[in-house]
Amino acid sequence: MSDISERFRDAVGSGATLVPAPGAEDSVLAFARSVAAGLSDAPKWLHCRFLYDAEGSRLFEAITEQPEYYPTRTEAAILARHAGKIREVTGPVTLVELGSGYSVKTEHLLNAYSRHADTLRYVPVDVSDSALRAASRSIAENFDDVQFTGIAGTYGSALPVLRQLSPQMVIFLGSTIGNFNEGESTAFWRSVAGHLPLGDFFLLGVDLEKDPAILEAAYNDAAGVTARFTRNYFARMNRELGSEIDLDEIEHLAFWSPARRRMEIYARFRSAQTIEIAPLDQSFEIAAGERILLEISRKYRLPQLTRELAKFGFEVKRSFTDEKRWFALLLLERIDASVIRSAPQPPASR
Ligand code: SAH
Ligand code: AVI
Repeated sequence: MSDISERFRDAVGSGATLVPAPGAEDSVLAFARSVAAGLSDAPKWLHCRFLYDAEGSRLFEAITEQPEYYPTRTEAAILARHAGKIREVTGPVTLVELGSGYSVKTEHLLNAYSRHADTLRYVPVDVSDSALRAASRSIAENFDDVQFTGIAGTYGSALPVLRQLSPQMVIFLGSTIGNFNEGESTAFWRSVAGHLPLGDFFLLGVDLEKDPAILEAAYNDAAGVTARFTRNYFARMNRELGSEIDLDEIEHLAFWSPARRRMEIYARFRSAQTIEIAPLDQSFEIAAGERILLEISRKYRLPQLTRELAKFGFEVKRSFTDEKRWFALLLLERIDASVIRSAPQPPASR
C-alpha cells in the first residue's frame, strides 16, 4: 500500500479531488474496534471522531445554525473581519485544514487568499467523506481559482503530507482542539510540530471560558439538534455494527465540569440494554441509568494556552477576538522551541 505522500502526489497529478488516507478503507472495522475498546473500559466512553458519518456531519452543520450555539457564528465574524490581515502576515501559502467539515467559514480565508493568487491550493482533511464532497461542490461553485485536494482520513494519517506543502498555513477551526483530552492534545501538538516545517503557520480557533449557563445552553439547544447528534452515534452503530440499540431509551446529557474546565457530553441509558458488535462477534451490557462519555469540549484561557503552545515551538504572531471575548483566533508560527522569546504576547485585536 502506498503511503499518504505518494497517494497525495498521484492524486494531484491526476486532478482527483479526494485522496483516501491509508487505513480509511477499513473504517467499519476501525469503528468496531474503537467502540469495543470504549465499552470494555470503566467508566465507558466512545471516541468522538465517529460522531461524524454523513448523518452526523449534517447534524453538526444544523447545530451550528442553532441560536444557542454561538461558537460558529462568532468565529465566522472574526474570520470575516481579519482574513485580510492574516493573509498579510503569512503571504502566499497553501491552506491545509484539519477537521474541515463543510468548509463554510473557510470561504472567508479562501476569499482573502485567492484575491492575490492565480491558483490557490486548498487541502482539507476530514474523516467524513460526505463533508469533504459537500465542501468540494460548494468551493467549485464559488471559486474558479482554488485547487481542491481533500484527504479523507484522520489528522494523524494526513500530517506526513505537510512536508511537501510548505510554505503553508494549517488551519484548525471551531475549537475542535477542545475535543481532545490533555494527553491527546499533547500528542497532537508534538506530532504537528514534528511535521510542520519551521517558518510555516498554524491558525487555531479556540472557544474561551465563559459563564457556564451560556456553555450549557450551547450544548442543550431547545430544538434538540445536539441530542439527535448524540443519538446518531448509536444509530450509526445499528447501521454499521448491527448493534440493535433501542434509541428511544437514550438521553443526551451535557454539562459544565468546573473541576476540569470542560463541557462533558454523555449518552444516558434509561433501561438496561445489550449492545452487539457484529464484526467482532462481541456484546456489551449497559445498566439502567448508566452513562457513556461521548465527547468533551474544553474551553480555554489565552495566557495558559499561549504558554502551552510555546512548549511545542508555536509562537503567537497575532491574536484576534470578538467584542464579548467569547472566542479567539490565534495565528501561530512554527519556530525553533529553543528560541521562543519570553516577551509578552501581542494583545488580541477586536
Ligand atoms: N471545522 C468545522 C467542522 C468542525 S466539526 C467547523 O469549525 O465548523 C469537527 C470536524 O472534524 C468534523 O467534520 C469531523 O468529521 C472531523 N473530525 C473529527 N475527528 C477527526 C479526526 N480524528 N481526524 C480527522 N477529522 C476529524
Ligand atoms: C466540533 N466541536 C468543536 C464541537 C464542540 O463544540 O465541541 C462539537 C459539538 N458537539 C456538540 N455540539 C458541538
